[in-house]
Amino acid sequence: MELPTLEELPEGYRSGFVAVLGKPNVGKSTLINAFVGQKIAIISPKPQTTRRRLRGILTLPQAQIIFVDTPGIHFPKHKLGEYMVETATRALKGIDLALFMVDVSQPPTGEDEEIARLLREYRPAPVILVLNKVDLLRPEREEAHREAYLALGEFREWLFLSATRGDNRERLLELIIEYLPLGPQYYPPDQVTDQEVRFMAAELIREQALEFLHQEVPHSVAVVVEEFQERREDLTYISATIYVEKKSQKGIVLGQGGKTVKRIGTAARKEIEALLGKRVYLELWVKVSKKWRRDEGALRRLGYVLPKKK
Ligand SMILES: Nc1nc2c(ncn2[C@@H]2O[C@H](COP(=O)(O)OP(=O)(O)OP(=O)(O)O)[C@@H](O)[C@H]2O)c(=O)[nH]1
Ligand SMILES: [Mg+2]
Repeated sequence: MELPTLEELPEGYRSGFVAVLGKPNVGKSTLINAFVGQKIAIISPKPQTTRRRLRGILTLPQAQIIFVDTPGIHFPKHKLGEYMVETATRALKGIDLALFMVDVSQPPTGEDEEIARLLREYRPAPVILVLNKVDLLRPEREEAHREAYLALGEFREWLFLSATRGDNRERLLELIIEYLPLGPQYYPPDQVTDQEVRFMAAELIREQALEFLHQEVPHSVAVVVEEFQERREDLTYISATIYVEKKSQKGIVLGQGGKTVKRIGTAARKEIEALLGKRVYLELWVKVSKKWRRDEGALRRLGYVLPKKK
C-alpha cells in the first residue's frame, strides 16, 4: 500500500512516536496491543518479558501514532539485562511523547525512581504519567500512591488507567493525539508493526515458554527461527530452536518424554496460525548455549543487537 501524500491527508493531520516506558511488568505491552487491536508484543505475568524495542502502529482518520514498546527498565544483573536497559534508554531519542507507566496498585520502587531520573536527565519529550492497574488499586491507598508517583517528576498530564479492563484508554488516546505534532503517515495505514513475521513467530514461541516454565528457566530462554517456509498456499513450515543456558534446563524444557516442549509447541502453533491466518507445521528443537545471557557474542548470535542511536 502506498503512503498518502500530505495533500491527500485531512488538514491538521497529526503523527508521531510515542515511547512507552516503565519498569518490568507494569503493562506496557498490554496497552500497546490494546491500542493496535492485535497482539504485536508478547505479554506475561512474569517480569522482563519484552527484550527488544518494537513498534505498534495505530492509524486513525486524524492521526497516526507509532507506539514504541520498550523493555522494562530495571537494575541489570547480566549482559542481557544491560542490553535491555540500553535499548529502552535509546528509545528515548527522537520521540514526540513519553508515557511513563507505573503499577499504581503498588507504591513506587527504586526502579520507578531510576526511570524518573532518566527522564529528568534526557528530557526527551513531554511526559504523561500513566497510573496503570487501577483495577487492582485498593481505594484506601489511592491518594498515597497517586501522590507518591506524582512526586517522582514533572508530568504534563497524569491519569489512572486499566490497560486490561479499558478504563480511561480512550481518554489517554485523546491526550496522546493532543501532544502530537502535525505530520504525515510514516507507515501504510494497514501496517500494525515494524517487526517481521519470522521474528514475531519466535516471540510467540517464547511467550509460551514463559507460560509453561517456572523460576529462572523462562528467563534463560531465547528462541531463534531457523526456517520459515511457505510450503503451500495454506501451510507454513517453521523450524525453531529454544536455547537455554544449562543442560539441566534443557531437561526441564523437554519434560518427561518431551511433553513440556510439546505443550509449548502446540500452544505456540495456534498463536502463529492466528497471526498468519494459515496452518502452520512447527518443529521445535532445544539446545544449550552456555550462560548466553552473560556472553556478548552469544547475545549477538541470538539476535540481541542494539538498535542504532538515532
Ligand atoms: N489487573 C491488571 N493487570 C494488568 C493490567 N495491565 C497489564 N496487566 C497484566 O500485567 C502483566 C504484565 O503485562 P505486560 O504487558 O507484559 O507488562 P510489560 O510492562 O510489557 O512488562 P515487560 O515487558 O516485562 O517490561 C500481565 O499479566 C498483564 O495481563 C491492568 O491494567 N490491570
Ligand atoms: Mg512488555
